[in-house]
Amino acid sequence: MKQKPKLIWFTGLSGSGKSTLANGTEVQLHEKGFKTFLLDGDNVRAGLNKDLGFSEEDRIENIRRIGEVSKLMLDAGLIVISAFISPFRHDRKLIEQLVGKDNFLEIFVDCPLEICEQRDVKGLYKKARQGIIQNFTGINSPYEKPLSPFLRVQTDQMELDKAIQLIIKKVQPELKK
Ligand code: GGZ
Repeated sequence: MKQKPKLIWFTGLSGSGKSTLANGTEVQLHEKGFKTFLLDGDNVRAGLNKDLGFSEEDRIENIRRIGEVSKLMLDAGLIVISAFISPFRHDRKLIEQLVGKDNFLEIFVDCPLEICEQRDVKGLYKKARQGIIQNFTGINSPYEKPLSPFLRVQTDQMELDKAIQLIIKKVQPELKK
């Protein structure tokens, strides 16, 4: 099947649902015959970016490298799906410029901090509140919301399965040649 290479960029707080939505989106697109690649903390921060932490400087470098890798994958013809907090508007803008505005589909995984903190799947918010983790996004490091994303999904108001269907409906027309 012919496909238009695009970068589907999920951004949002820790615990907002980015990884789940990105995974679900990839599974569905794959089933529909698209050639995809998923970039997330598990495969990037563990390897390529294992020298980077969570200072502002390191996050900027984290996102810059992910942008460059994404661009290579787009050049190879893939649909790239990425799930990183990517807290800074400026860095997301740089990626949009790097891959081209038409190729960048920004999905804002919007969930109030209070809800993410209640979920606290990995206990990281608690540790951040206790001061055990420094520079934690939303607690003592900023998150700059997208002002005009391609799509905004409110994960506190919608089942994740529904959210994935919504994403597929909005994204799929963009991927066909
Ligand atoms: C934010 C942190 C931090 C700090 C560890 N701040 O919920 P998770 O665990 O699985 O996802 C978070 C992940 C964020 O990495 P990213 O590469 O997406 O961040 S960024 O785009 O800002 O570079 C969280 C975990 O790493 N984690 N320490 N201080 N999240």
